Amino acid sequence: MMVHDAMPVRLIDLAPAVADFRSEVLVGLSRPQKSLSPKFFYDGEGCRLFEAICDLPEYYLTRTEMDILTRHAGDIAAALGAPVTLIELGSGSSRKVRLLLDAVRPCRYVPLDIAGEQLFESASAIARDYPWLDVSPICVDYSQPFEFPDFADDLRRIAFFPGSSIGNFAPDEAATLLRTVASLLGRDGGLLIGYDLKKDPAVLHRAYNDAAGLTAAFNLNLLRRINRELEGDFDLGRFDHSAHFAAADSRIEMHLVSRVDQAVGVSGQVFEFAAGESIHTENSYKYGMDQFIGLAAEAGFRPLETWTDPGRLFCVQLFGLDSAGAGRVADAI
Ligand code: AVJ
Repeated sequence: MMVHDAMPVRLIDLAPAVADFRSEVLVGLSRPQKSLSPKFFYDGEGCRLFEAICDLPEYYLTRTEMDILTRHAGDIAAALGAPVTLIELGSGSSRKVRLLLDAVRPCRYVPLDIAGEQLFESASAIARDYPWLDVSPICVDYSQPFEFPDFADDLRRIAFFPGSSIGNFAPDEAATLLRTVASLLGRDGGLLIGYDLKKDPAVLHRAYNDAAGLTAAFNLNLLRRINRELEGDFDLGRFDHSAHFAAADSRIEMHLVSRVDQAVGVSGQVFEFAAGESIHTENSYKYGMDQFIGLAAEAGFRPLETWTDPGRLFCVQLFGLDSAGAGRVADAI
């Protein structure tokens, strides 16, 4: 029997407290347009449902990005140079980084994710499967400022931000987040980012309204999580999943729509819903390449390489920090 004796990974735990979840939910449900942040989808069940969504025939994003990474791993490695620290934002199951590790051979891998349990498991599996790699997971809400550990090395830092997770942020928030990423990278850092491209709205609609109902279950699971963690009494049978493409903003919007007039309690507060009223749970922005390059430029990034699929569904781009931009970021902090 093969027994692995790899060192267990040490997780740096900067996870938000349940009190932060509570206060964000209470504020969100008090707005005229009720809203909840999609970062809260990822409890244990939410992580499992999202993994299943990634394998759906309608959800072209994961499959397409993985094809791009597989096909171009060699070019990506050459463009990154060596030796590097790879910092992954929203690493989830760490499926995608596996496609790059053998080619890129980073010295250190730092996966960041808000979902601690899945992060620990996937980081441990990476450490086991790539014994030459230093794996340092950090459980953190990377949309908020946080202190990045001092690894006391002089490795170039590359942020790996796949999956179109950047699409969850409105363009101004996305530019702010990319500025934070730039400050974490230092002068000769790079950003390898995957984002979803504009396309036929019918294709988008199918991707977020799958026939098996997994996206609906993923959306509704947020209410179950609130019930469990925040003493909520949402009746999941009284809400419907809704996802549509809002062309004016070039984004998929997900909502949970109340089927009836109702009052729902959360942590001792009562929230009224009219029939048809919704909670806005997610935005998923779709970009043109020029538009995205403009956004990244606001954070001081300049495009170095672009990889895409033959159908132009998805885009993976490598950005460098221009010194002027890096200076601007450094000055701003
Ligand atoms: C993980 C944010 C990229 O927006 O497509 C999948 C999440 N929501 N199906 C996306 C999601 C509904 C996903 N991201």
